[in-house]
Amino acid sequence: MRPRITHPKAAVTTRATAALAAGCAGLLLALAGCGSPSAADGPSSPSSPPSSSTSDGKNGDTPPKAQARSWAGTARIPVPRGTGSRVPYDFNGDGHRDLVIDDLVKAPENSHGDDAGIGIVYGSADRPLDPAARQLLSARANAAKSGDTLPVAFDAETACDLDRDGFTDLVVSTDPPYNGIGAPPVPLQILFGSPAGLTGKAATVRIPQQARFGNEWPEQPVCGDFDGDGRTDLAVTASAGQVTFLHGPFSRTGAPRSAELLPDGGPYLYAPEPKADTDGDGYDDLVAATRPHAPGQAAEGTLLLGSAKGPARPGGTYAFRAEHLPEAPLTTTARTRTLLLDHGDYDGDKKPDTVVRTYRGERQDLIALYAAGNTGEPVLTFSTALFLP
Ligand SMILES: [Ca+2]
Ligand SMILES: [Ca+2]
Ligand SMILES: [Ca+2]
Ligand SMILES: [Ca+2]
Repeated sequence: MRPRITHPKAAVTTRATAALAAGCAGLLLALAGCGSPSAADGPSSPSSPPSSSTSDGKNGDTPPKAQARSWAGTARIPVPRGTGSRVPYDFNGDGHRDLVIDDLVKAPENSHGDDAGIGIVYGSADRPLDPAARQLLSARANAAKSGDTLPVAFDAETACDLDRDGFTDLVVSTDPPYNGIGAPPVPLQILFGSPAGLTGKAATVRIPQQARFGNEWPEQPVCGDFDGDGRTDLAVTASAGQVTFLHGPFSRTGAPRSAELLPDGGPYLYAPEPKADTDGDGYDDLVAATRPHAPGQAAEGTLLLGSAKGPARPGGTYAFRAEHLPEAPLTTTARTRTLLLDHGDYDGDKKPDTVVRTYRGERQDLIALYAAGNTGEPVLTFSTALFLP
């Protein structure tokens, strides 16, 4: 397949605008005044079977099938400028939650498996997310160097406001060079939020020597106010099941206020779901596990309760519950997989919405946002192909 976005900019914009106007049902922007959402119950079945072929989007641009496609190449709008907020995952501080997409479809010419980067789609006052307000983050553009070397990997791990300026910061993991001798370098970096969103270069997380242990990579960063002082902290793994506890706030150079080593943990760390403070005592809690846990899937771990000393009080067994995930209406006859991207309030009604990514291989996907309590019909869908250069 050829790259899709070879059109001159104007043509693309026109096409996208036309699709926008014509394809309310297709775009599923139910909130944008395209008739009642329930009208979608009917037309979605016989007239536009989801299994029809889409691998070439060229056959006539019929509105219902233009959906995910039409976002690719959509003209970008500037990231809305904010002044700071306490909303989670609000990188530009405008009070609307933003979406992090760690896995993006790859361009056909990207055959050597280069990291496609991290996609950010910003929230908006008019709709839960606005795919036109987006940013592509990459190691080349945004990573800090390790010595002279720019990392290749750049993966989103978690996000929280680590320097307390009202703009959520993104914690990423990278692959700095390591010669295998002694403790490896810290692979975690912080990209700080700002009125213009996530911009500029990340800062490497500084972990003081006394808070490190063994020769494993410090990984699995989890945000939370584990010591209950109102400032967001980070917990990361150390070797032999220990936990490095980094007290917030962090400086712009990536240094925590202080750091220490906690003896009990595990090789995988997670925040409890859906509430980080499981017992409501004002201290966020942490889950340590011996095996990786995918969001939305069942898993067991050990609860480490927050306290003035951090996530150090044993809290017994903790179970993540499996969840039935809606599948984004990706039009393909092939087998697809669906991953939970996030639960969070994107439309401002204080209830957690659901965002999933349904994909086939590395070239085809659809992100779908479902409003709380309605996983039948997505409010918004788009393909991450819109991040392709
Ligand atoms: Ca925002
Ligand atoms: Ca911040
Ligand atoms: Ca704290
Ligand atoms: Ca607690």
